[in-house]
Amino acid sequence: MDNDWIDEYHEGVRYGLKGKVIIKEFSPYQEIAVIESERYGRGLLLDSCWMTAEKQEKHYHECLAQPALCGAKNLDKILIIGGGDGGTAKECLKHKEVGYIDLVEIDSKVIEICQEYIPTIGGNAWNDPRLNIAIEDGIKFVEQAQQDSYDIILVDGSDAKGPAEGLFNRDFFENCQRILKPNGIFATQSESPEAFLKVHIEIINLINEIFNYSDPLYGWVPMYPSGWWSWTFAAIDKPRYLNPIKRRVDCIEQNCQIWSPRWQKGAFQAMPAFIERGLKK
Ligand code: SPD
Repeated sequence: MDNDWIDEYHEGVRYGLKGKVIIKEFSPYQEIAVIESERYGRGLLLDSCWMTAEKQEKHYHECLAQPALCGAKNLDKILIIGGGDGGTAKECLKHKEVGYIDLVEIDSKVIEICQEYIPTIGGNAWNDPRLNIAIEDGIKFVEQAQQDSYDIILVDGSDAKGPAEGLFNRDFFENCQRILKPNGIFATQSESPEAFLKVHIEIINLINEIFNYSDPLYGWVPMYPSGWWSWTFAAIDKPRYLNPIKRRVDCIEQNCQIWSPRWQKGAFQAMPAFIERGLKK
């Protein structure tokens, strides 16, 4: 079968890969599709938006996870909201110090399809006894979790519409702050400063109001709208995400493709001027 173009359409621009659809299903929450692409290997789309691909996932998952994992005081209890492809869990589990991960994904079909059709994204995480999967609404989960429960909270949702819409509002971020340990780190994907400018600025401003310290980090996920992406980190006692702990860096650095302490330093500095001007002072 000849390959065709598979595109995400966003505000008058399309972002496409040449390939073919190998499975498309509807869950109660969304359309889930896996494609085989010429350039990036197998890729996942939710509601026709690019989520990840075999040869792109490191651009996203390392950037979301490693500044938090390398900076937090302890790595005993980690919470991942979303992340049903397993990539964020795999990234966390590179660290031997990690005690336990709660991965809270609303859509069991995403996990089933990723495990069957793109198992390399989650890799060994799927068999790691430290990974506990809960099929639940992440918003309710953080509402009900106890204060000071987690060393790290990583929010790995899709865009701010559909099932992930509630992962970008004040109530959700306040609950994350409440259940984070005082010496922990919170991080969320915070969209593109180009393709999702308004929501990007809203996320940074909100997190800044709720946590004592917060900073966005800028990088690239070439398959996403505009290719220019961001993740926002936050902490309560000090901006621990800025200072990777050497013994952790030594353990994982050779096993990362994008992230390094040097890359991270530049990425935290790389706020474009128009975003700096657009943020609340
Ligand atoms: N526009 C795409 C945003 C997707 C963010 N989450 C991706 C999930 C990868 N684990």
